[in-house]
Amino acid sequence: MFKVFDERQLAHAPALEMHNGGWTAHNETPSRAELLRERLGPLAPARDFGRGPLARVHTAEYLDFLEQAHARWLAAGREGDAVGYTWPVVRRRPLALDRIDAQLGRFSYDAGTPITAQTWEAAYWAAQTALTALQPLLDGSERAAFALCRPPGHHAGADYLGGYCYLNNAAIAARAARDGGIARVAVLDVDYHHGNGTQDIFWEDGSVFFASIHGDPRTEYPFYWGHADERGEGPGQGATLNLPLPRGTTAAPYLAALDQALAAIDAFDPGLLVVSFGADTWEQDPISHFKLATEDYPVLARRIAALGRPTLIVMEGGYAVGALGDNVAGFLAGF
Ligand code: OKP
Ligand code: ZN
Repeated sequence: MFKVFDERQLAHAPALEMHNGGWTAHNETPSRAELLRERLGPLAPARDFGRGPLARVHTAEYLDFLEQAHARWLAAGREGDAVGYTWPVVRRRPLALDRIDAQLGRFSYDAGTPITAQTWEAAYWAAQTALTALQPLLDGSERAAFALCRPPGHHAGADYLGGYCYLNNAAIAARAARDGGIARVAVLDVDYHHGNGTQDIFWEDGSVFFASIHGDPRTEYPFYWGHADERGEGPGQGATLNLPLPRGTTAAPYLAALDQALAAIDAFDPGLLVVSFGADTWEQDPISHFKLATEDYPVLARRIAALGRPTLIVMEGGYAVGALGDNVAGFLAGF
């Protein structure tokens, strides 16, 4: 399997996140990727496809904001990581607000996703990592590829960051595949958390099917997306499938939901499958509540591989660093 990792992703290391009413050490650490790099090597470095493919998913004003936010934060006399504290509920009306705090609210939806001096560089190379891993699938020289991305991407929308995510790596790769001539692309999101950014990006796009299995947003982050009645709109009507599962879900009901998602994807007949893979479905993940065991990951992967589609696996979450190596290696082995 072709595997890609780029060192420039490592410098992003936000100090704190807002968690259940207090500031705690950030869970999305460089060590997550460092240990996977040691475990999964050899890994190819990313090629640079430039800003063009990022701008096919994200708005120009959002990309400019993300690139400049931390410098503007420092210019405002602040220290440390940039984070917002006021959000425009339901967006209000478009206002050209000039203060960094207003822009942080405008372009984000939570306080768990600080912008550091290195965030743009790391997020940029995470997106390039996904694009690089996509290439051998486009030219047919590989059937499966793995993009070791961090920061993750599936919570980031066209013009917002959140959930530790800044650029939507999986969506950028899916859009690049469409632009590269693949008529139908499916994204299967098996991170514990609903991939709200990916869903929003393809909400009205009937050429990209989005299926997600995740903790029920009635009790789980990100709360405001991922409910079973969200099916897409307009040309995208029916091309979104949400399968929320309760806290405590074990392998048997999880695999039943997976079979349902895979049947829907198979019926859509995609020329490429993008898997947003989070290992935070593991039973001892520190911020999640499913009960998958390490030995379940190869089983999951074999069912996905049995679809027989060219498959790009994009790393999303997974925060139990002691077990991350076994869980990710087991998943990849299933392919
Ligand atoms: C990112 B990914 C803990 C509360 C929830 C956001 C979780 C983001 C998960 N601070 N914080 O989907 O693994
Ligand atoms: Zn997650």
